[in-house]
Amino acid sequence: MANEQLKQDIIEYAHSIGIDKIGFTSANPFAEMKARLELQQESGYQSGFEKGTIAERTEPKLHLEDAESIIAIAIAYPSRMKDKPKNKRGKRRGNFCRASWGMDYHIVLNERLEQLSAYIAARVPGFRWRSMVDTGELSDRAVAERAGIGFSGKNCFIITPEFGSYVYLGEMITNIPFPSDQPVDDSCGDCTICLDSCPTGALVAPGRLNAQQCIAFVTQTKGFMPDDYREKIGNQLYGFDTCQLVCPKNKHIDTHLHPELEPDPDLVKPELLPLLSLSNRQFKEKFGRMAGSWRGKNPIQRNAIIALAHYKEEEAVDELIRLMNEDPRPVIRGTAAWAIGKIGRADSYEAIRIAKSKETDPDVLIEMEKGLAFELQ
Ligand code: B12
Ligand code: SF4
Repeated sequence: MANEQLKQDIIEYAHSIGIDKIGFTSANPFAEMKARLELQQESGYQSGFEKGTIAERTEPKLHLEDAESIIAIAIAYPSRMKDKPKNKRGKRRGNFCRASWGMDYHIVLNERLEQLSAYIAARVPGFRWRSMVDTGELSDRAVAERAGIGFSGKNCFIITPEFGSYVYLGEMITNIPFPSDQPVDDSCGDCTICLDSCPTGALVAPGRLNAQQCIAFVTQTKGFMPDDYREKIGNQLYGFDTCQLVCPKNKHIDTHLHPELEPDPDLVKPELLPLLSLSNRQFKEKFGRMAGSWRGKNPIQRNAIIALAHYKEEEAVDELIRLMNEDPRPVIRGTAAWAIGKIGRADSYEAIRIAKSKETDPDVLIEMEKGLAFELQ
């Protein structure tokens, strides 16, 4: 068949540069996804991080005029770390999700796709392509599913037979017609563990997520965190892994194939208190190479304050009082006030009352009231 040899050469080359799975599919529209995306939009279930119109998200030819095929890639990441730091009273730690372990996966996958395109360009005159990793318009999962990388689980993940759902996805639309691969023949069967384990009920139906309710999303917002979620995020600073961790298809899966994706335990489980006083520059220097830093330091610091409240970390109250009084950001002043009240150290409520007498921001004043309400509980 046309280009079968080229396909085999590409597969071999891909494995040699550390692409763990590769699959090929046509550049036909993802017509069956249109209704799904419309339904998600109408229901208000999107995160706002999705890019492009529904046409752009489902029609590869809008991104490469003469598109013929899509090459899907997957790179596996670890699920367990060695030398996990102790989470001790007085030095409580937060948690970044696994998709933020090691070097930012956008960099890692884009580099591999660049190498792959250079390899093909050297062999095929007139080769044209367009690569995407996460931030592109196409659904990386829909591409991966059709290209046989894995099946689509009830937790929404693409689940591979070899690496479970712990894979990053990316793709390259090309103008070369390749023979397509077959979708993976597997499914969740009767299992509903992920749906039953989601603490917010965000998995509203098998394979259907209300992103607004998903803890992974909520950790990335920039405003005040809604009250209902503050206890539920626990010590999570960025992202959330429960619907992967509980999945039986991920049992015993822990892949360590890429040194650059190995976590630095002190960075992905950082001490909470020192996070609160980081400048923008210090934050960038320390966390800038992690996927979880893309929204900047504000959501991470807000979440760190909520995590300190979750642990009732009395040792943090002095710093929280400083933030409540001095920080220019209303979200940080208000969240600190709420946390001071929730921790409930002997001097908490007096400190909130003094700060409240000087505060003028209406949202911060509401949080101060919430903080003071803990005194009566
Ligand atoms: C927006 C977004 C989010 C949002 C919304 C997630 C969601 N489930 O839609 C939020 C912020 C919540 C999020 C969270 C996470 N994300 Co995210 N996210 C994206 C992004 C940018 C777009 C996803 C999108 O368009 N969703 C819309 C839905 C409707 O479509 P879809 O899931 O892409 O496609 C499937 C459905 O359409 C389904 N479908 C179509 N029709 C129908 C009909 C029926 C009846 C059914 C049942 C299903 C169905 O089939 C498609 C293939 O499975 C993609 C990157 C990209 N460009 O694709 C990454 C991506 C999905 N995220 C990823 C990751 C790693 C995560 C987190 C694990 C990070 C973390 N640890 O916190 C969590 C996982 C949460 C979860 N259970 O999905 C990976 C997933 C890798 C994988 N193995 O599946 C991706 C692919 C990024 C990447 N390139 O690696 N994410
Ligand atoms: S936990 Fe069960 S239902 Fe959910 S994705 Fe895994 S196998 Fe499917």
